[in-house]
Amino acid sequence: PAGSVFAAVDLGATSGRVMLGRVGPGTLDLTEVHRFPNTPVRLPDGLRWDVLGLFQGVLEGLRAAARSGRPVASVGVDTWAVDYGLLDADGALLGAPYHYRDGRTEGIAEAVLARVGAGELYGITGLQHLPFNTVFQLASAAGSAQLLAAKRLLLMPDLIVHWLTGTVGAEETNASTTGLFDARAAVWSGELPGRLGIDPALLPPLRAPGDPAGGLLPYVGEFTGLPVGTPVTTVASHDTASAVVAVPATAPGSAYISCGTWSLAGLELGSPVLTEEARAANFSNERGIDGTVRFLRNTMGLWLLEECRRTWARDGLPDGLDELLGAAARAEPLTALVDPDAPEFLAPGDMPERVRAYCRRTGQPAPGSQGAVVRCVLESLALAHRRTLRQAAELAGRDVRRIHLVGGGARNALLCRWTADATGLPVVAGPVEATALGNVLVQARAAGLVGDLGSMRRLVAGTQPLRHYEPRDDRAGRAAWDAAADRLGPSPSNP
Ligand code: LRH
Repeated sequence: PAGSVFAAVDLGATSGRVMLGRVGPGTLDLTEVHRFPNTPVRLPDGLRWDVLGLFQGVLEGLRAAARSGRPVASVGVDTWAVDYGLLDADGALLGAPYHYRDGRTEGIAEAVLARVGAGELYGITGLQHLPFNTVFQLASAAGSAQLLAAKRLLLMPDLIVHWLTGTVGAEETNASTTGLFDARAAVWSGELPGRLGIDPALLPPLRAPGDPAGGLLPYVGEFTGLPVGTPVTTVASHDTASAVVAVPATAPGSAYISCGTWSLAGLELGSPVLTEEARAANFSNERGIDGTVRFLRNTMGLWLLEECRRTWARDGLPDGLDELLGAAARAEPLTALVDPDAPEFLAPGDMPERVRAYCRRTGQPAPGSQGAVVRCVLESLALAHRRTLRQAAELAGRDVRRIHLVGGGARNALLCRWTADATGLPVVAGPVEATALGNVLVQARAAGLVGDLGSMRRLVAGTQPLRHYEPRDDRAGRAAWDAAADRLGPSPSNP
């Protein structure tokens, strides 16, 4: 078949995958060659990523890519944001990277904000306040033997690229999620590390999506069967940045929701919004490709449902998604609601019980059946989408007329429909694998096969299956969602 083939390594919070993407004129398709679970491990001192297991999955995926028999033009790596590994002076990894859901950053932000005020920090980084931002993780490790021994900090995708190629760098879309990056100048902040007691030498030189990142090392070639020196191309290594590249928006007035474990809902802008209003509303200005800004809020996404299912599986209750969604569709609408952004939903645990406890505490009927819990979770997520997108539009002075929902959530017909109903806006759902597509497209562009962001998006829109959800337009239905939105109230505000 015509077209060049690129390997996208995409590590998510629940699974990793290696996909082969074929790109040619009017052609864009993806084949999954390997998928593996991402299972965090609890150690005595906290929750860690099994980064060696993940790297093994990457190597096996690349071997599967080699076995496909199609020459791989290049490899790109993206993962979730904020987390990192530390290297010592010999370049060895100092311990398994912490999981952002580890509790060690509790109470740390306050200490950091006592040194650099929240307004000042936001004025530089434009970053949403999340307790696990890299800067707070580093502050929680201050003075530790590990941090004292560290010579380099590599964000997760950069660590994988380092092991594949031997090169060292910090990809800028992901660097923009650390809390140490200057959103306006798009470079590491010159002053924050010093003021926060972080050695600036830890932070590697930046690289931009499209930059070459070296070639596969001999040991990788030997294991995978890919030619030694196969180029690794820097992609938008923050998974959300890659997903937004592949949002099939072809007209103005589009908002996006990258919906997986998290729901990242917002707008693409040409420059950051660093106003006090944006800070108080806890909006992020993350860097995208070509100098774009993802003006979005990170809200709890399908994590709530995933964690419910894990609890039910443990308890021997039904946990099949189709069955649960069927039960949710039959449950009473809009009875109990939770604020997905409430801090108690962040850590792993018994999510159905936390949802019920939230409802009891807020004077609502606690959902009894599994279907009622799932309905509560999904309607609450739809309302959080509404809240976030309305706020984004207001803060950025934009008009939103349609929503593109990409990522795993695009498969969840109830969530898509309820997002359309809650917002009163049409939802275009898909592609599900937006992140891998964005990864592939940036590689293809570096190879000269596609053009600007607009042409990449037209290629996605023209080749990927999309589902359309129109909002219900009966007055009673609209009033019910409006009333529910009032009950949910505003998002928790920033410190
Ligand atoms: C989504 C994501 C999100 C971050 C979170 C840590 O996978 O990268 O954009 O905020 O993980």
